Amino acid sequence: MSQWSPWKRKIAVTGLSGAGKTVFLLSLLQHIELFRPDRLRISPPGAELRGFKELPPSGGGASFPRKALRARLMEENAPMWPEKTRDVHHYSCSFRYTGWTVWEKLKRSLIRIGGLLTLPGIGLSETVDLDFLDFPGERLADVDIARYGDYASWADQILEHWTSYSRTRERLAGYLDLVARDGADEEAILDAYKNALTGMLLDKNQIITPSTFSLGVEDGGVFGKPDVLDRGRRRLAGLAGEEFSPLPRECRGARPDLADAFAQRYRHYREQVVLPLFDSFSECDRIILLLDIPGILSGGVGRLNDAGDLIDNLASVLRPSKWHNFFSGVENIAFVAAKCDLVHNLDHDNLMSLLEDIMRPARNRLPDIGFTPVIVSAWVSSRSLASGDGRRILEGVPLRGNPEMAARTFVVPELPSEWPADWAAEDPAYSYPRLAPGRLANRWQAPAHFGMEKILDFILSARPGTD
Ligand SMILES: Nc1nc2c(ncn2[C@@H]2O[C@H](COP(=O)(O)OP(=O)(O)OP(=O)(O)O)[C@@H](O)[C@H]2O)c(=O)[nH]1
Ligand SMILES: [Mg+2]
Repeated sequence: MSQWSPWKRKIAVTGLSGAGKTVFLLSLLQHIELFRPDRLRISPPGAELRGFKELPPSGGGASFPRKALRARLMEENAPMWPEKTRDVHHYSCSFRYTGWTVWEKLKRSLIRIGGLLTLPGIGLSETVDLDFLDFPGERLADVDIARYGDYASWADQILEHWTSYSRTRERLAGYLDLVARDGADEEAILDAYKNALTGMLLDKNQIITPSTFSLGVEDGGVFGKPDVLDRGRRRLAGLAGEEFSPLPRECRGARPDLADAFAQRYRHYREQVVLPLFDSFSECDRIILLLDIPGILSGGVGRLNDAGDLIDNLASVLRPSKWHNFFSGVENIAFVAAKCDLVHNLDHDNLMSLLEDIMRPARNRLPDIGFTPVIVSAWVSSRSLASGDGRRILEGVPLRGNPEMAARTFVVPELPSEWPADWAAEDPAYSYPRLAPGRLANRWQAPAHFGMEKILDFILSARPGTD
């Protein structure tokens, strides 16, 4: 059992699928366990992390498969990135942190612990317990389901989201035509909805909801080639035997029986799949939200719209920590521009501007939560080269079509300081390569990183306003 510690932090690592959550957590744990002050310059100078211990995962869920993931990255000839995550994973650990002064420890001992106030003087221990949560990013697309307890509000909201962008509106047109007609049966309606979702997935949209469509239920199968061929007919829009789709207001009025059936299935889905995850975010003190800005640029403007809407919606379901709820709830969010090794060093300032632009609406919406923007690469797999002519050149090992794992150079786009107005997926002006991971030579090595010390500072910092 974990020893009781006043410095317990629950941390959710969040972000859309492919944002880099699993790689990030794996790297963070290697750096904490194998702490070296010359590799991870945490604050204040001279502070150390010692006595790392893995603890049984809290939360009762599946354990983060750290060893298996690390083994893939140690493969001799071809180290491999983690497979995409299919289930919610927990990881708990503790260590001793030597960076606090007696005065800071005293201040911190006044801060809430699990909803209780401790007395000053108790808990001068420097042991820090961390509980992490990693999950499949597809589930974030259900954020509107978490937000709305009633089916009708969700249906209006999600249809408004999709119809406000021309490409998703086109994808939805067949479905909306069908439900506007009298007499379409339930199966045809669900098939038309799944056909629309298939089109959106092919367009690289990430707000695909219910997320069982792209991911299945627990530890489910991921949408693949056979699903493209049958336009998603065998995928689930909800729970097995209890599927639903968003019916427009007029259709709900004209087909009250169908609307009622969908509303009931919506409620079950919300209770069984969505709320357990989103409630656990609000139980966290800190949220680390990863954004894959090179991936958003490579994916076209639809990806930016999805990421922006998703952050905004996520902000509306997070419960800020306040005195009247005994300081339980979210204290601080780190907005992390992940995979910054894919952006040339010369463009890191612009990367920060793009990050700040995308987080601004959420920051304005949540004045009681601290916001910390950070640029990070959890697993540096390339290096920036000087070109002499302004071109941005990286050196790395291409992920595909490269059995001998030979490094080569890539010209990557010069990052703009503002988001472009409109651009398509794979537009060469905004596309970034996918690289093979830098290999871990052995279990005692931590990967090359950029900026991970800022993450530790963020995790170990006091509540906003108490320093
Ligand atoms: N170059 C580089 N690529 C990275 C880095 N971190 C992640 N990646 C790439 O991003 C991909 C996705 O990373 P994951 O950590 O699996 O993403 P995830 O957010 O856990 O995705 P889901 O499990 O689907 O939710 C990896 O397979 C790598 O190709 C990084 O620091 N540098
Ligand atoms: Mg993952």
